Amino acid sequence: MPQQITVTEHLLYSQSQVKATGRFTLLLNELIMSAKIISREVNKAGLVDVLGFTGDVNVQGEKVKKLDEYANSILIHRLSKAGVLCAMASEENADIINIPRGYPTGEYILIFDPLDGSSNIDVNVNIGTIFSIFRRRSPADTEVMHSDVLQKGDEQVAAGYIMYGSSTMLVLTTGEGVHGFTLDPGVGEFLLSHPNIRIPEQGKIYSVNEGYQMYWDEPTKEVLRYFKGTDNAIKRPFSLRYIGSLVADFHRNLIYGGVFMYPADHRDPAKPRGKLRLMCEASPMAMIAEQAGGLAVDGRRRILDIEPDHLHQRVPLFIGSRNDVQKILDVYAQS
Ligand code: P6P
Repeated sequence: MPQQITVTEHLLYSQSQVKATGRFTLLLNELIMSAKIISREVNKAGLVDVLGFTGDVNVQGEKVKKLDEYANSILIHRLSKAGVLCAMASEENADIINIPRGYPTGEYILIFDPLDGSSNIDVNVNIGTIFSIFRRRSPADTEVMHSDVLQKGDEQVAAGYIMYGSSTMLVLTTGEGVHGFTLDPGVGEFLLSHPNIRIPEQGKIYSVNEGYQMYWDEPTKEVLRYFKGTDNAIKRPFSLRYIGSLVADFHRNLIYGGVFMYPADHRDPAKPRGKLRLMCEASPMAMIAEQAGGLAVDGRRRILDIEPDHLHQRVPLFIGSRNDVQKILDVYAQS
């Protein structure tokens, strides 16, 4: 009989400072409960009138789909009451979300994208919740500072994502490797299904929206010529796979190997550094990639070394198999 290990059991077995307090386990359990509620709504989205636009626009200027809003409100509501956070930040909210007065607080800070890839909701493509967890740096009995939230990726105590698709899966790192847990709807638990995920050092897949090629700078075009083999007309082993949902594209490359790229482009003057956000997308994914033996850069720097300037800062992202990302670093270094 295969051993069925829940996330909580896995955390307790792999005793480390982060989880030993039990406060972290409580935080994760609230995240997991939120994910189960969101998963239930995502899975029936095609059946009830949850689809379509709310007519509102989020801080990124994007139309908010009802499920985005729903996922955001579930996470804020549940985690506000958990008594383990001193602040939150969401891709959907312009500013830091403080814990309501009178609620118990704790030492952790949660940053999340409640439902990334939401433009794919109507066509049943995998989407996901991405999260990043820091510990506050200021003393417990003081006001939370922006500097508590704007921490570089190397300071994360945990990161992960929940992917809603053919199955609902939690991929989590607390700094001791990357582990995958699949939701068993029968028992309502995430069970350890992918222990110690390692990303192949060398991939055969590159993921990028080639429709923006005319907006890339020369080093980026050089990078793409390498993966396409058109730099010196030899066929390299790469295939192009691009879903347009970060969690889905990243997860495939994590398991099979490969590199995901969202380069800077000059399509939108308001987004000269590309579309993806540092705090709630690039940074958590970079921790997962590096904990699985991969690498994540903005073209010249490790994502995890970048000191954030502001909450919704965007960065170019090249992430995945170490050898492929190293090649990208080499091309940019020579430019
Ligand atoms: P494009 C989804 O909107 C998202 O933020 C990521 O999930 C995804 O990787 C990216 O945008 C896709 O962007 O410009 O290729 O449609």
